[in-house]
Amino acid sequence: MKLSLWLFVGLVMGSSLFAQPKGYNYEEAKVPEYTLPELLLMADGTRVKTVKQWETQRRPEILDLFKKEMYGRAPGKPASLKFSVFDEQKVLKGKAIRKQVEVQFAGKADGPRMTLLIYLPAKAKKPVPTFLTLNFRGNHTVTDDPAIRLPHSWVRGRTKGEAVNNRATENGRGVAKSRWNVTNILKRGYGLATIYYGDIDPDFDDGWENGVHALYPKPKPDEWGSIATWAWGLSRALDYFETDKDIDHKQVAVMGHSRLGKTSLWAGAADQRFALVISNNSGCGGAALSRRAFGETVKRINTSFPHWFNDNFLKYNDNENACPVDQHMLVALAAPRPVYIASAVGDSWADPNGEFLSGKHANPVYQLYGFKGLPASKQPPVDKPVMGTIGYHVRSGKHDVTDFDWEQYMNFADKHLKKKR
Ligand code: GTR
Repeated sequence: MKLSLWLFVGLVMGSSLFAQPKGYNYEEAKVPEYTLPELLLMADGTRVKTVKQWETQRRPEILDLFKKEMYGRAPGKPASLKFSVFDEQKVLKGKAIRKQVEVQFAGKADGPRMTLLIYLPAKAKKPVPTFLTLNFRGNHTVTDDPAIRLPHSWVRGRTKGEAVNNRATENGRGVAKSRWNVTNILKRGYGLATIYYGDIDPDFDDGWENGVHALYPKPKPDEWGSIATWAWGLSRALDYFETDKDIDHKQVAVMGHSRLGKTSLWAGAADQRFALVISNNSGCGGAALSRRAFGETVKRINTSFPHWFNDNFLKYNDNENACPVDQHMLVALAAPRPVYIASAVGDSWADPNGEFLSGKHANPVYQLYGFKGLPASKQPPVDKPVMGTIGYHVRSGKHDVTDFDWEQYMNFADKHLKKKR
């Protein structure tokens, strides 16, 4: 490409294209040689030939390895879990129903709790398929709606005045709305439900004192880190959906961006009630293959974010090949449910090709079920989505969630979810 064109691309995309931390590999030619752990080779040395063997032996083995070595084991549904619907009304000129639900993990309003914000199309005649997502900065940042409750928990302020002493303020209202085209989602017949991730577990290394961890003993080396904890919160939202007749709880797509994309992949693996799984720019510890060490590495992620994974995962710093799993196996844990993986060209830190390859290498499991999986042998051109039972695109632009991304997720959901309605 000519230099002038690069300059143009750089200007259009802002600094993000080039603002990748130094000292990491961003060149395909320098990816180390690696062999992926075999998806269909069982611990006893036999090969998976049938769906039954996958479901009863190999899948549980892989799931357990991910729990033990990486994300950590999480507790089940708490017996005292309580839901309190404190808001339910028509909004957006009568086009939507907005609900806000407090999910009390210990059944108490003064204990650890999260707030679910839900928008549903008002004209729906049946329970609606719904996208469930975590958000980074508070439910009130998702739209300008003044009735959305501010988070009660720790927040990281980014824009001036958005947080004071780590408490959300009115200045944050609507600041993330470009990532959530609520009107369009409703128009397409879907609901959108979102939770502020910090309600479940604040995103800093706090010695496991805050969020839901306050209710449990300090995690052991094979127990839940923050990603597994956020995923646990998503499962508690599903528990609520099972009680809400306006939501089709069997048609819930779990979607997340970046660290929350890692979380949606893990949520889909750990809880098979999720009907569809979407990873937006999830990168290292998400869809990207760890063994490629392209952009962010295991050592770097464990150093910058020691609370995201369990302590056993530290063993794989600079030692990815020793890990009995890699991320294609995480994608395969979603099978036979549909999974969509999205990358962005300007997001080399997340290794777009590594994200593609984990989808491709999950194919053997989809094939066991008679599905095509990801119908592309190499990364498709920019802005040209491919959709089998696994979908993939690499879009132009930076690390972000855009209308283009949502457009593909809804097309993909139309293909896989709506037809069942
Ligand atoms: C980065 C991290 C990525 C990604 C991202 C995010 O700092 O290195 O793995 O998770 O944060 O979640 O915004």
